[in-house]
Amino acid sequence: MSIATQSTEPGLILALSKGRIFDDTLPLLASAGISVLENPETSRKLILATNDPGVRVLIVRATDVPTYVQYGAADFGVAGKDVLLEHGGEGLYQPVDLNIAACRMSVAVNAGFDYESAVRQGARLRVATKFVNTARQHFASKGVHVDLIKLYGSMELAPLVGLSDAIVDVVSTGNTLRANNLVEVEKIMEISSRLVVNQAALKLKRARLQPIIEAFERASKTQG
Ligand code: PRT
Ligand code: MG
Repeated sequence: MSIATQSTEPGLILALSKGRIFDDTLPLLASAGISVLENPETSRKLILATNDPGVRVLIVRATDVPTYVQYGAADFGVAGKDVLLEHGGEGLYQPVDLNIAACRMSVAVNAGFDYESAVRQGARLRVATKFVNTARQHFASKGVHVDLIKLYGSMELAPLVGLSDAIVDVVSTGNTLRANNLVEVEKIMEISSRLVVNQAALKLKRARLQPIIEAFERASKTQG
């Protein structure tokens, strides 16, 4: 790429979180000819180089990915539907469901708690969750009155110590619920991760972004 081309086509910045999203995005990047040169689990760097000098990867918290992309600090990113629903999606274009990091958003309670009866009897439930918007909407649509308690992690603990009657959390294997004697009583929605693109970047950097979006789209059809 010539210097002249580079100056009119500044590099791309991709925001990813460590762990399952980073791991599941690597094959999608490979399909676009991009490989990340450092491992975020062992490197302390927060900006990682790739084999393409025009593409760099930011390592941020999963819940912060939409924020970096919304404000244009990253041009694109990968975030779970759970995270996007809480963020609201403002300023984000969401072209592709990547079918990665699949899980479900569910309601869970202590094994001894009769959730169905409590709901039928119109009890007011205390629900602990990181996903307050999704939880509020879910219980409102069922006409169930809830007091929501916002937590930032380890939701499984809340019913065990009497902080709440129920939790709303993401579940994949169900092993964490089982290990804590909790039971999944309601599935709210299926969750997977999406590609999110800054709306201005999509216009200004379309020539660089479009082939990557298309490669991700093709590769994601074979995931899952
Ligand atoms: O961990 P951190 O607090 O930094 O943030 P995070 O938990 O939001 O990030 P991360 O990387 O763990 O998850 C990123 C995205 O992966 C989430 O936004 C989801 O869309 C998706 N995902 C898929 C999951 C899971 N599967 C999952 N199992 N996110 C979290 N979990 C947790 C869950 O909260 C529970 O504590 O794993 C535990 C349950 O797992 P099982 O297999 O025991 O059911
Ligand atoms: Mg986590």
